[in-house]
Amino acid sequence: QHSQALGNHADGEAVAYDVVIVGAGFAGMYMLHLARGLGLSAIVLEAAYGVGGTWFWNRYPGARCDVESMQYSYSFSEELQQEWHWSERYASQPEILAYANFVANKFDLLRDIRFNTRVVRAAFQEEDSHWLVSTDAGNRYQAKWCVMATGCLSAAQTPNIPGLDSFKGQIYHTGNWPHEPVDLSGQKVGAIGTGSSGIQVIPELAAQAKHLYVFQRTPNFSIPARNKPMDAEYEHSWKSNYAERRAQARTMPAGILSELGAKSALDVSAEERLKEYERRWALGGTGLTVAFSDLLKNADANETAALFVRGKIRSVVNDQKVAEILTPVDHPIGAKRICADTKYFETFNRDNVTLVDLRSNPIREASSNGILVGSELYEIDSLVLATGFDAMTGALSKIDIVGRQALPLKEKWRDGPNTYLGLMTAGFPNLFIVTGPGSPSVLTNVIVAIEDNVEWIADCIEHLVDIDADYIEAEAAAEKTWMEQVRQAAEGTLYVHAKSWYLGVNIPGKPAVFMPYVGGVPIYQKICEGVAADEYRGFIVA
Ligand code: N01
Repeated sequence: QHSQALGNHADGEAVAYDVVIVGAGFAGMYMLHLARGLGLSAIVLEAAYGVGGTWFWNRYPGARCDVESMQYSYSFSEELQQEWHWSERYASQPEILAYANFVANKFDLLRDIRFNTRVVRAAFQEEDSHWLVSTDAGNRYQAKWCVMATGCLSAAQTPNIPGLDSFKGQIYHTGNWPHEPVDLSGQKVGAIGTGSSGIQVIPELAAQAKHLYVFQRTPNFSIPARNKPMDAEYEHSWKSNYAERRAQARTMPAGILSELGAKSALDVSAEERLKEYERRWALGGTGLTVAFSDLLKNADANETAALFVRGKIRSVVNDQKVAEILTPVDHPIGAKRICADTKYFETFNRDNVTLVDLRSNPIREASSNGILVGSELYEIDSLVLATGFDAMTGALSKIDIVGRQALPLKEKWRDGPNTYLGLMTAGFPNLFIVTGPGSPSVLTNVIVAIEDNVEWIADCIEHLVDIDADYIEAEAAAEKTWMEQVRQAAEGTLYVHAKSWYLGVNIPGKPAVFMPYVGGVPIYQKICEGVAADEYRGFIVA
């Protein structure tokens, strides 16, 4: 089948495809590739002017992935993974973006991607079980299948600080960083936010700015990344065993080949524990949180790791008053996404950096020339917001998605997102979500999660074409059972003891529901495959 103009819509023509894909990040690009492989016509609609999704937008200095580069990449093409060379242990944003472009060219994807095209509405048409997708330019696309490849961390969140509009200087959000170089030298700069983005950008800002004020509400745990140039032998060992290692990674909960400690932190002596934490601290990266089997399940076990990292913060930071403000005490380590840094805590030893503690004194307002905290005005020239995202549902709720009986998705999800396997939601037939709420997504190497979801969706569409089905739709009962499974999986862990974006509590008014599935990649994947093998159990296929 090929795209064709249809004249049957009252207010303008819609171009018809088999599949409309929203988003040209890693999910959308792979979906396009597989849809083509099935002989389907497919189009990707993308708001940006280039591919890469989150890696297109998050261009802030210091942006880098905290999953090792040999693993944070597609596994579907042996040729691709042999051909591409990563220059560092952890890839920087520019290199990941270059990789995304390389993939787009290698698989000739660009000709079916419409850039600078923001999808504003997607409506299900009951009469023919098709989706009608509208863009900000007023163009319309019609397709039987619609795939939301909109990403989990793509709707940047700007905090509601009174007076922010009156600030005369530049405001930069890490999640929407300018594409031209930003020169902050000689400036007084403010930074709000100390999550993964803040922890990466702050050392870079400190190196440029005349003075940096870090406005911190909640301190975070962070482990040194110990990034380094790619070791040729290490790269070779991966490339000689890529298929096997990728398969092994998929047997691990996060889909990352890592050294999972098998013992309880409480079953070993204090000396042994310390030795293991020191070893992992020296290795760098986020592996410290899997040093023992129960760090995310047992509060006492967790506290041993938290104490260790708190001790490290005290030993790195010279001023012990500053160290105390930087020390996280309000959540178990790893219950909020653990951060990996390059000289983050060291940054607070610099003369040109001031840590402002918002816990004792919140931000009152922004003025034309600074930020008012309590009665103190911190004068700044520029403000950097590393204030996070409306995660997992934000990009979807920005689009007016309308299902059966004209029900808006926003309405259906008013009390929290409901999906079956994170892939579909009842009342929205033929609408697939890649790494949706209720899938492991953000708790894993997201490229693994993306590949698994996209392959499942492609297989599903292939099956529907084979049997000439009109639609597939999640059953309400199956969805309810799945959401209960998602809830129960989280309840058994310490994740629910942190006020994190996993729970949506960073967004005013967002219902507090733990969104990702904690069960891990192998269990989730087995469930998804079982459902498909069992004639799409829990779905209505008609
Ligand atoms: O966002 P966040 P992020 N006043 O939500 C603060 C991935 N990622 O962009 O904790 C003052 O984690 C907020 O404070 P609090 C990764 O999955 C990965 O950093 O709410 N402060 C918090 O400190 C990550 O988890 C990589 O009290 C305000 C910060 O802003 C996810 O993206 C790199 C505030 C937001 O932290 C999101 O990370 C970057 C206010 N009004 C991102 N509002 C890597 O791979 C918010 N804050 C390394």
